[in-house]
Amino acid sequence: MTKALLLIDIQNGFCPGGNLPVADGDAVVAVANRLIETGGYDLVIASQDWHPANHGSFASQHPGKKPFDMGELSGQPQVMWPDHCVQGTLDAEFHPDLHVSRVDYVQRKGENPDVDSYSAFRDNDKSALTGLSDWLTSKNVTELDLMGLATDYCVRFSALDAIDMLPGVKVRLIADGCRGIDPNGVEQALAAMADAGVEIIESSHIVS
Ligand code: VGL
Ligand code: ZN
Repeated sequence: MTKALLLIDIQNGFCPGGNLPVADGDAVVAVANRLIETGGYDLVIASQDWHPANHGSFASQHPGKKPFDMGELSGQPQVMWPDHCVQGTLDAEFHPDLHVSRVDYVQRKGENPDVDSYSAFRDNDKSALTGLSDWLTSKNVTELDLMGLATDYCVRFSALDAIDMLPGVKVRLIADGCRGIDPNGVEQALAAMADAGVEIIESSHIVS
């Protein structure tokens, strides 16, 4: 049995003060650190949203669009985001309090300007893989717990892909380790993940 913890996008950009702040986003850092230190995981993975400055998910790349408008990218409806998590900027760095020295593997994503990649496993058009599923398989991971930012986007897409792409692996979402962008989206995300077979738990179930 190999247990892995997947920390989704715990970056400055998604925390208060960042370019795409999630309300109370920095509250997940303490949960992550507690799990890293005392959760009994064999492996810790962190995903990192890592966009070029001209990324197609940015409203700034679409004349006439404002942040949070709807647009299109890679043939799919796409939320037009504020510029965020640009490669090499402070906004893209992990939250400074996150225990990154304990992270075994960092999975960057969102580098192709022509498609978004909410999931840590593959682009939104489901074509290019990031490599994370192969890495987890090569480590014989049998249980994957995930948490982070944002519940209704990258956490949701990552959890659903974990179910699809890692058959036989038990996938759990640590709900108190997540914060979301839109309250309705969070409700829908939790329902979609539960429907797909993700077990929804609290970190108190693992550590005290
Ligand atoms: C995310 C929107 C755009 C996320 C990333 O981490 O949930 N959301 N890029
Ligand atoms: Zn992004």
